[in-house]
Order: sequence, then structure tokens, then C-alpha cells
Amino acid sequence: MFSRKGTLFRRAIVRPPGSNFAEGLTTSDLGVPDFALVLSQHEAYCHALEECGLELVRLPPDLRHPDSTFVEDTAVLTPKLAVLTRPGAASRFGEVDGIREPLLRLYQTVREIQAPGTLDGGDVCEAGSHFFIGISHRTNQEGARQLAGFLAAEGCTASTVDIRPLTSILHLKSGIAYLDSGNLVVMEELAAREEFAGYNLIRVSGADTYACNCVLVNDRVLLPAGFPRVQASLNAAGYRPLELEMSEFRKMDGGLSCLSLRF
Ligand code: CIR
Repeated sequence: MFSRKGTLFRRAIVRPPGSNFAEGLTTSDLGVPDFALVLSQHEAYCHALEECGLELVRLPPDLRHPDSTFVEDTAVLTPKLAVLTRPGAASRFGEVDGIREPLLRLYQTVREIQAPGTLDGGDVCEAGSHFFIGISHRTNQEGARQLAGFLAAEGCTASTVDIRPLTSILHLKSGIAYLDSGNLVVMEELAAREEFAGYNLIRVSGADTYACNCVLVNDRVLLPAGFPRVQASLNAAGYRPLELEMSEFRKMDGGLSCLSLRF
């Protein structure tokens, strides 16, 4: 039923944080990010992607948008299709303008979510040819409907997962990550959802929840550092985790996946 291998990625788009990174949106009470550390953690992240064999498309920092290093929220990419999103937070709308031109250069088919739809890429979890779309405080039903239509034209299916009752996560991918072979990393609060019946669940609970946001990149799983239980579960499932320090991005509600658009 499930494909054994995940999508093979060749490239990734990244955007280094600007000096006003700490002025972005956050709900966390973890303190103010240390900008020198932010930069070195971002550089280590880029280096890890390169170690996984990816060629990086490095966009310049965008000081008009303090959250713009979280590029994943601005687009959804499949092998043949790029969809520009319409972020659910007003301060992030303009970020899409900065990703449009690079995507028009890289993709023949570029679609765009239109008002009144809103969609953050962090709410979109690709699981082979099926896509889970989180309905959150950022992504609405109309945004999900439009994305599902674009994906259907590519032969992909989609379904929604309502995460609005969960106050502890911002996006769907803050609480789930699809790896390959039907393996789904999932936070305990979502594990019983019927949407995920039939998947092999790698459950994550309590203080480890932040590590749900991990990413399979070719033969490695990029994983936030400091979660040995999750690392052990991934090892037991046959994966090779590569730990990355994410402390400064976490202070701005940022997960590991949101720092790149892989394709
Ligand atoms: C925001 O609140 O939009 C940013 N401070 C963090 C976005 C993180 N995005 C993601 O996890 N996909």
C-alpha cells in the first residue's frame, strides 16, 4: 500500500533570518532569540541539507518580514507543481511575493491560493501521493479546498485534519511528520484520529512533542537536538537521524521543517 521510499529531494530553498528575526510572531515564553546563535543554527541546518545531497537555492534575507526565514509556509511543492500560499497571519502575507519569482524560474506550473482562502505550508503534510491539510488558526477550509483541487490535477489526493482544538501546536506539521513506508511520526493527541488509521505510528508524547516536526531528507531524518527518546524510536524503525540544534527557532514557534522548501 505504501511506497517504500520517500520523495528523493535534489534541491531546497532557504532564506537566512534577518537581523529583526526576534520581531516575528511567537506565542512561546522561551525568551528572545540570540541572533548570533540564530545565524549559526541556520548555517548548520543548511550544511545538513547539503550533507544529504541537496543543492541549495539561497534567497537573501527579507527584513520587511521578520518571519520570512520560515520559507516552508509560503509554498507547497510537488515534483511538477508549485503552489504559492496565502499565509494566515497578516504580517506574513507579503512573504509570498519574495518566493514567487524564484518558483516561476524553477517550475513550469505555479498556482496560487486566492482570497478568501488562507494556507500556511506548515499545515501541509505530504504522505506519498496523499496530502494531509491541517485546518488551523492559519489555514482555513477554503485554502484547503483550493490546494486539494490543484493537487487533484496532479493525480494526488488530499484530506483535512482539524487541529484547532489543540492549543499546543501552530501547524499540522508541528504534530505529525510523514517519513516513508507508511511510517508517520505523530503526537499523542493526534494518534487516535481516524485519518491516521492504517499508518505505522511512531508516537511522541509530552515534552518530546516538538520533535514531531522532523523531516526525511533522502537517507537521513533531520531531527531537533535534545530528544533522545524520539531519536531511539527513529533508530528502531530503521532511520538515521541527524540532530540539529533548533533552540533559537523554537523561541519563535518555528519547527525544523519550516526552514526549507525541499523539492
Ligand atoms: C509564525 O508564527 O508564523 C512564525 N513565527 C513561525 C512559523 C513556523 N512555521 C512552521 O513551523 N511551519
